[in-house]
Amino acid sequence: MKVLVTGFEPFGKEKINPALEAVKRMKDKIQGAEIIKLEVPTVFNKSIKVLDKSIKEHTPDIVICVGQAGGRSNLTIERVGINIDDARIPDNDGNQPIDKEVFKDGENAYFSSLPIKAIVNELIKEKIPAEISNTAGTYVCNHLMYGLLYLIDKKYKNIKGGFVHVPFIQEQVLDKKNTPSMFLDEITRGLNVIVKASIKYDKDIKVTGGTTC
Ligand code: PCA
Repeated sequence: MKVLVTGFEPFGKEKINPALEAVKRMKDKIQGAEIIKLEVPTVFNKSIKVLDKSIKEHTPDIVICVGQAGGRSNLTIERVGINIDDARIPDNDGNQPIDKEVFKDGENAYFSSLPIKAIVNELIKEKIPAEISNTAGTYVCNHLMYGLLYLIDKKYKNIKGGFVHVPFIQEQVLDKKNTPSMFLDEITRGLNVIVKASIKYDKDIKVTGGTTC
């Protein structure tokens, strides 16, 4: 069994990306599965190309992409990727698409094929704050999540895939008021738990993870 885990390079005003830092620190083997770690550019289109190349090269069974969601306080397991790019800030190559499809021939949206509820459950059991998220935004993270699920739908049918957002870490919020953060070690431990749960659960469990408005 092989699990590919990706982390984005820093973007915006940040010097580090906690997603990438945590991915780098993950275990190399989990439950006998080989963990392949990949850095992806925070760039529209290019991020999907880099991911596709790595999937082709490594033929993983599971793919988990990880990104920073500054301002969130928990690990958030994304439920859905949508077919839209609407960038509030330029990406690392200066692209700023507005209301553009990720793929013209794709569905409006794709759901994560990871056992998202079981993952949240296992994280909570390990005392790591986590919840389901029903939006990955409309920037490069949603773009890559949608791109991954599009690729799975079109040509990698047997892969299970999805996306996880992580909060800022301590050193990023020293100059920000009232902004939540987690310890890098806790995020890293969380990613290891997420991989373990993704291997363990073939089907998701039926518990609520929804929200009211
Ligand atoms: N977070 C951004 C893109 C890269 C990252 O780590 C996002 O949430 O879209």
